[in-house]
Amino acid sequence: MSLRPILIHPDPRLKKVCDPVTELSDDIRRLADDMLETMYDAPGVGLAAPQVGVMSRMLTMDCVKEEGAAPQPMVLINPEITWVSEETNVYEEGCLSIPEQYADVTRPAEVDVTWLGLDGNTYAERFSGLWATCVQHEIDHLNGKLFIDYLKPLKRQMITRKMQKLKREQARG
Ligand code: K2U
Ligand code: ZN
Repeated sequence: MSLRPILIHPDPRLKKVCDPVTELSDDIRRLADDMLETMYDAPGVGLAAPQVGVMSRMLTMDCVKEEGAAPQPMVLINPEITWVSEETNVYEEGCLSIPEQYADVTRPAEVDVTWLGLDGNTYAERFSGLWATCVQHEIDHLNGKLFIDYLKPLKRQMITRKMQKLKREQARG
């Protein structure tokens, strides 16, 4: 297992539509392990492959928030949303690729998702609460969409300029 560097917005790789996973190779298994390790280390409750520079349709999640509760790591390969609820939720979202920036995003409160597991089986589950917000946030990443794309242009530009400044400072070291 190894930590992978997380790409910071703006980065063209974060705007690309990712490619489906076509085989459950050792590389894919190693990527899943590294994504979970990187996610927990961040810390975050979700992570998408393009955020670590791999343009494949895979995401990891663990939205268990209760202290002391058993972690519930999930790896979703080629996830698809098959149903969304009428009712919506507003959640103050963040993003590991847009550090220290938060904004309210409205999304369907519940979603049904199907995906391929690392074991080769196909799964279907209804997500609600933070899990629903997170899985939609991660699937957006697989389609090159960031939570700031839901904001008004001025707010989005302000955040992008802050990230450009952060990256300039990091480049100077
Ligand atoms: O994709 C990512 O950047 C990981 C996000 C996923 C996420 C964003 C907003 C709402 C739910 C999930 C990270 O988990 S950001 C850190 C975080 C931690 C707890 C709750 C919300 C966000
Ligand atoms: Zn994100």
